[in-house]
Amino acid sequence: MRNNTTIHFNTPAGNWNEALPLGNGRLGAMIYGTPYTECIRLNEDSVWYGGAQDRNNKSAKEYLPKIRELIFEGRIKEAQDLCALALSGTPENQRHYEPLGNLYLLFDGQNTEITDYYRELNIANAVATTTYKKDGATYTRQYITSYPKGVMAVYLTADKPGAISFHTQLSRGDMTWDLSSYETQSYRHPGFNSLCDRNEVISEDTSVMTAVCGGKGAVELFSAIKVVADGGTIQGIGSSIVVKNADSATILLAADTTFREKEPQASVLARLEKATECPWDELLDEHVKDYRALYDRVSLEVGDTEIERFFQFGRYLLISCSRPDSLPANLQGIWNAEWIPPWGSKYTININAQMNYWPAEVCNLSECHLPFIEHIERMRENGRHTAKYMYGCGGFMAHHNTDIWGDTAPQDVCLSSTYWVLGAAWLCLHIWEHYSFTLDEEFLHEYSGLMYEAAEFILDYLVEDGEYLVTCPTLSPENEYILPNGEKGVVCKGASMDNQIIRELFEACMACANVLGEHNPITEKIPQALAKLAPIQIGKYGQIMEWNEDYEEMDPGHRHISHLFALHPGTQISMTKTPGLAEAAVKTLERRLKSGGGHTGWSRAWIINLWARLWDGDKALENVRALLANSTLPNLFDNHPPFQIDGNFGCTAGIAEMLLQSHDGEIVILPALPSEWKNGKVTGLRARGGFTVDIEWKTVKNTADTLAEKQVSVAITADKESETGIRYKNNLHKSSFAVGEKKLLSF
Ligand code: FUC
Repeated sequence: MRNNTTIHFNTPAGNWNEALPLGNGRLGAMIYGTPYTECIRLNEDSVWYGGAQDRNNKSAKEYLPKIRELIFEGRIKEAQDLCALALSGTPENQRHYEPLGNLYLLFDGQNTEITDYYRELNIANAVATTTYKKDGATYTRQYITSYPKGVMAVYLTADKPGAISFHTQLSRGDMTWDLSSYETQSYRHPGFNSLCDRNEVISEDTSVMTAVCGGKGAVELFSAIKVVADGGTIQGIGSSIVVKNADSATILLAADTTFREKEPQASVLARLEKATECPWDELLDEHVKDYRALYDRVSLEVGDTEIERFFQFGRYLLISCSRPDSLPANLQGIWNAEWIPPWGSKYTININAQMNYWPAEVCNLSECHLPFIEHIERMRENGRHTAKYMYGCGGFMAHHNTDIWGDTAPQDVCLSSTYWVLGAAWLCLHIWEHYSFTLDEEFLHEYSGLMYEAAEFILDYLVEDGEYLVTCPTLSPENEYILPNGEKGVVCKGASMDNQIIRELFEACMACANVLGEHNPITEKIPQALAKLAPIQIGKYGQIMEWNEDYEEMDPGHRHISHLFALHPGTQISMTKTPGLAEAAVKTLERRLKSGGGHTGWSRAWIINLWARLWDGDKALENVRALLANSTLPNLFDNHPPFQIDGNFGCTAGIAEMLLQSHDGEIVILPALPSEWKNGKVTGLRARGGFTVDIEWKTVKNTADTLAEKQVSVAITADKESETGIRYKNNLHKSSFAVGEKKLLSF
């Protein structure tokens, strides 16, 4: 059975890539559904190794002029050596994400045969289920992570009275226990609970676990389970809760850390107490209602269930790992089982963290965007210090990574990524994006200072290069170029992406100041600097130039396509306003793809968005298919490899971008509709300017010798009184709307 709302298996998960993710923003769980020993891998978004650090390199300011001089003289290798010494963080690493631990559910009866095994995640209601038959009874486990109650709940039941018996325990260690039945195991893997400080029952039905997450100033975590049963008995023994012969049982789990709560013990136990007042049915009902209030806003039918499901799975994941008051989605959302995860499971802000939020506005999950924007605020003080201390500049800045503490000093000693200074600038564009979709002036007023401060840093950092102002040092994430003498280089001045981000930010600052009527010393300076930014240039292959010189790329198929920032997510290259640049963007993409580009999940996802912006639906679809075929794991997580969540979000955004665009001052209907999607319907997408858009299309004539002709019906509802152009191909309607007005149009 294949439908567009479930991910299902007929076997328990053999590994992480088959397990099913649940989350309520803060609390994440990966469900394996193993019949005898179920080990649910747990995360809480603020469980990170170590506390806040000041890693800003004390030599930076002293050596900055020398680095600039070397770059201007073309002595790139020397400049790079000096960057590595004088600019790298001291120490080089930001903090990394860690697992919360595991919840074990241990069942006996190893020798009894299990049949009719089935496991699913229903993304339409955010419920995971495992069922199987054993000893003539059907057993069912349902799992949810409730946002309103702030808990995870596992409900265990059977169609035979008194059939529910198990032990359950929290643990935190670098090994997991054997997955066979507990009576057959004479010992548990040593280390299965080696990374916690306390693990014991505090009553017959409640067991607690605490840990300090290592490294100076680390958060302390407190987690607890509380079990409620119908019939049978419950006992707290040692660190386990033992349930015998119940008709059904609910395990409730909560966790907090000192990142948010002074007294995590009190907040966790209070939350569990409150949740146990609710019978399972009510908990479930409340959870489904809460989830569906977000999920149901958008529907998609394109005649391909796999693509529809993948699109909605991206929305499911965003709702599950980024809700108001949670931390932003990191490289793995919130789902991580490793103590030293790939790239620290942090926030890489030279594309990845931003991509996580590409679907937020257009896919009608605007409030899920807020944790990301709040994190920029968390970075502000650090970013001011880094700007001043390392570069002698005002404003605030960040390099290419950040962590839970909003660390802004450089990360790694990696020539192709570390010495890049526009992390904060790119992040701040999300503030403008949220405003552009919602027109929420109060929000803009609250966060506009960040945009201005990011611009202030740039104004101070830019240096004269002939007629232009350029960033220096910088790089084009994360590609290398070949100098005419054959040497390769990374660090440079005035990378194209920098100019594009800066232009976008400066223009957003000016527009923001107009909306709020609050011009300030920064916006006074911007027009002059804007006029001195190099334009987007076309190189010898007809491509958009990646650097300020038309260098050969070291890797023409590189996964980063930084110089097409202006096409997506930026807005400076457009089909209607800059057709010449759009043509060069096509050449750029073709060249990247021909040379092996798109080999990581997120890179493929970016390519989908880029083709969508170039209004080439067939190419966009081809890349959606390539992402599904080559970069998607059995549980539909995106595969970098390994699992990295940005590709999920980027693809969801890309599919929306194929159907609706609004970055160019007008609403464009079906800009990149693939020829295969003959009939279809999408409801609830959002357009900039506070519009909600439903589109339905039908192919009315489609034979081999006539061009397809479509009937397109559009319903547009405006949040506010407004005016906009609505385009379908060459037809452009100008419409004005009253508050809440819905208009129906046909093309
Ligand atoms: C950037 C990318 C990598 C990876 C990492 C988290 O460095 O170039 O492909 O996505 O971030």
